[in-house]
Amino acid sequence: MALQNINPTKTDAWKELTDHFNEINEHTLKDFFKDQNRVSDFSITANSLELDYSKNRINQKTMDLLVKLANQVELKDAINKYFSGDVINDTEERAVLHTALRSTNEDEVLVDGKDVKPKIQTALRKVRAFSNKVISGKWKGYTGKSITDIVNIGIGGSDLGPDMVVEALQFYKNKLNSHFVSNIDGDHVSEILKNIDPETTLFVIVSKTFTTQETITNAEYIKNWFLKSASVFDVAKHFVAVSTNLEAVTSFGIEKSNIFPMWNWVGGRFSLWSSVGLSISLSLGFENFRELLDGAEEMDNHFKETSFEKNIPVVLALLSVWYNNFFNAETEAVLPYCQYLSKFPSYLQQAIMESNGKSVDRNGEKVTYQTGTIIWGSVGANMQHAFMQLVHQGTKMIPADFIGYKKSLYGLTDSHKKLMANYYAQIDALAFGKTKEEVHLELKTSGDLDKINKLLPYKVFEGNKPSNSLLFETLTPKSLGNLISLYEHKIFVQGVLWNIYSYDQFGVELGKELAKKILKN
Ligand code: G6Q
Repeated sequence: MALQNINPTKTDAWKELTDHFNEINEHTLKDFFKDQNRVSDFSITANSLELDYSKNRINQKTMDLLVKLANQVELKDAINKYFSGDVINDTEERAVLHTALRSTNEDEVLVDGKDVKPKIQTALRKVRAFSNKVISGKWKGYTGKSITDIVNIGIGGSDLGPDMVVEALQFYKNKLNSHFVSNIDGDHVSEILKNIDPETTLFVIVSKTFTTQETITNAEYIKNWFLKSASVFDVAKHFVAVSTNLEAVTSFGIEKSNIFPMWNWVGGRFSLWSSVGLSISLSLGFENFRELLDGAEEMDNHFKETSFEKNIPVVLALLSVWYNNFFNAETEAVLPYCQYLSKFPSYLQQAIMESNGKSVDRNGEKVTYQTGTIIWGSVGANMQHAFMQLVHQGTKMIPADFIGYKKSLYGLTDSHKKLMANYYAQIDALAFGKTKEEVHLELKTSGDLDKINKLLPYKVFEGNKPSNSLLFETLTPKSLGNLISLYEHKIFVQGVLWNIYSYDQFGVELGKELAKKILKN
């Protein structure tokens, strides 16, 4: 069954939220923090994750009304449909089953009356067996040497997820070198080919459709480069593919046994949990890949089973709607205090903006309210020395998610302490700012009395800027699985709240068609 079709702005909750916004807008975070229990009242712990959302411009009534909104758009019904394989990607007539990819429970998930779980298990076994062979050195290249380098050739959903995860979990990496070719830019491809040896490199072509111009052009070019030193009979030892399009893969010259499956019920941007994650499994070992899946499943269970008030993806989605639709915030920042997560903001940009960048509702009508948020961000503390000025003192309200870890991986405590001191300092500075009085005192103490009148207004920080703190114990495959899955569900909830279809991407396809036309002329 399809998702229900409910215009959120016509619900009672929306109307009440509109009135409530005027009340809240008069209060500051400083006022709210007079309540000693605020942090514990607005915190949730799930698995190894602690969410502190106390530094948001909300009170209990706000949360009650937002939860009421979730109920009035029938979020619970939508969640059930999402997990059980209903055709919720209505415009493409498909189920949306990235959650089934990591599920270890016994429940059947039916697509066209058939359980998809056995297919998933078979594919995972194939990924495991293949990864083990390559990592152990048993898989040989055409001159009998073991593989040293893997090149993932894919773009968008067939690149961003695996690339981000391999970068994020490099601490857990084995000796294989991983490379990612995505852009249709010969220079980018050449730079990678410069550093690899055809005798010891494995190419993983990832394309759900196997028609994507960038990927196929790069794959053809790389195959020709390979054939300069090897023969067509050697292709099978060096090229594998992940795709739904068996015919196109075979005619490219890849052996049937070297094809890893993909399915229409998994969207590209949610596919890293499938064979699309082959490069992850090769780079980190299958056990770590499985841990990543387990982490995602942990968050799936939390999302499925927890009441909305204590449900991390639901709360984050509701807060985001609160700022997007009531405060008219234009963007949201994602700020991981972890260098390993440097690719996480751009990964999320695709997941979030491709999913919820829609302006037609489930009635086929143009929406009259704001939908998809603009996501951007970068790692702390670096960004403090770059764009944070605008977040602190600019004219825009930019709600931010701070992501941090209690422990570092190599145990450099001094650096980690300083990193996390910055994490908390930024959150506090945004929330509480610096008053005129404080600035006055500071300038007076430093003996800058004559400059007080001139400098005071520039040194004031208004504060009252919202943020969330998402704190994990440490960065592991499991906690990363938690984090990615959390945002996947946040995306889903927002799509339900906005009454849009989150799982198509017609906006991406138009550009692809036009580029082909232009090339023909
Ligand atoms: C993701 C999008 C898009 C897609 C790429 C690659 O959800 O659909 O980013 O992943 O265009 O498509 P192929 O995997 O078909 O090459």
